Amino acid sequence: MNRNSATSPGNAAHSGLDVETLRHDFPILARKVHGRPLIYIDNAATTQKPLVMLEALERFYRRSNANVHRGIHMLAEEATAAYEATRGDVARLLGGVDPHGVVFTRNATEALNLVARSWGQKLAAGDEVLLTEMEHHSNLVPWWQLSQARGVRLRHLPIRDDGELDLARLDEFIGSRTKIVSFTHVSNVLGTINPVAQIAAAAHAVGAVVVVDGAQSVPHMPVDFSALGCDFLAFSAHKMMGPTGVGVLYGKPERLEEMEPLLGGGEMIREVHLDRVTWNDVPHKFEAGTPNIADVVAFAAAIRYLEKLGMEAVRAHERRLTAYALERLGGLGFLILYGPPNPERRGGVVTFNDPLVHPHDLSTILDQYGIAIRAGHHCAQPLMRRLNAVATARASFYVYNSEADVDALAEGLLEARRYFGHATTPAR
Ligand code: 7TS
Repeated sequence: MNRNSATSPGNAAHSGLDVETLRHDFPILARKVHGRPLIYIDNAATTQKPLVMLEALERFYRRSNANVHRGIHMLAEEATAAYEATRGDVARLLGGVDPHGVVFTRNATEALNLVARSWGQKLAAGDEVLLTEMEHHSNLVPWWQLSQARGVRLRHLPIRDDGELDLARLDEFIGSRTKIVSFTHVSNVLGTINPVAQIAAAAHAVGAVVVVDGAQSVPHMPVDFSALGCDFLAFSAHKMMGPTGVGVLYGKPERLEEMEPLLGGGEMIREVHLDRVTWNDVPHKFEAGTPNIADVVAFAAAIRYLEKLGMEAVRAHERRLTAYALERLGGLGFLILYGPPNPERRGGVVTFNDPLVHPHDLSTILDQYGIAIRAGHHCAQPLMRRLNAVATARASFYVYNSEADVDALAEGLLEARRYFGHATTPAR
């Protein structure tokens, strides 16, 4: 048994999170998978839900269900107030910004598409959009579509071998033709935390607008929109204990004012004549039709739950777990670990490969032990190519994970090697 010498801190007392207690807030964590207690470490894909959020969802449908922004009856007013209140919760979470900048979408992907399609209308052939090599497909494909439609040139800031963006080359990639710079705050594969303010300053110096994909940052650390210095920030509720079907595009209200709506219909208009239409105010002009009312209302409960834990504490907990995982998995001696070696520089994502076992096999074997990880390309195929990997395995943590989960993962990886008849000690 290759017991690692890394000393397990035992519990998460140092980070301020009482994991054992808060785990009871998540009903799904009590279930068994293949007869084993569930160890859910696929949180970058989606997170589990606390009871308070599930109850808020049910309470809405049981007590307050009505359409928003139209009725003058009591339920309609309650529903509208609750829906609009979530905008305030989002704005507070982002550091106390103007709630008028909160546009509800279906997910982060739709939020990024909204900027690409709407702001993208301002771009002409020869203009440039700067992305990076570490983007999720949702921050690549909409821009590729724009490049096809308008002859816009896409550029991609490279990453270094240590998994950090090659910022020394930023000047080569940002220039007078750059109109949009769009990049992820935290990589869903490498975990790298990118220096948003620095890149945003360089982009603004040439008059470009800055779009940040916050899908892996907003759920996991304090994110102060104003301090980021960007114009737009996209993220998904389901990755932060909220329901599926809700995303946010936070935009500086003055930027949103400059954008054309994509979808036309009810709610997004002020006046409709048979020959002309005027738009509603922001953010409503981007929310055509009946929105996902119940899920937006329930999202507020998730935000409040996170705020009660404290985003600093969430970040501290994940940083500790990531440091432990890097040490524990690194200590096995046979894994390739991707991303920056310093846990200060990364979010709670640890991506790895066993050179002798395909990640899909790893995932299948771990599943037999009740351990849920993700294996595949993580919707980042260009990054996989850059890493010379067809696929990778990834563990991603949240507040309900502990050092014991990391230990179970390490044991499972050893079991996978034994299953395939490979040595569990590195070849010398
Ligand atoms: N951006 C990043 C950085 C992501 O990690 C994801 C989802 C998205 C955007 C898209 O989010 P959605 O809610 O619109 O789908 N990432 C992952 C992942 O890493 N595994 O499954 C989904």
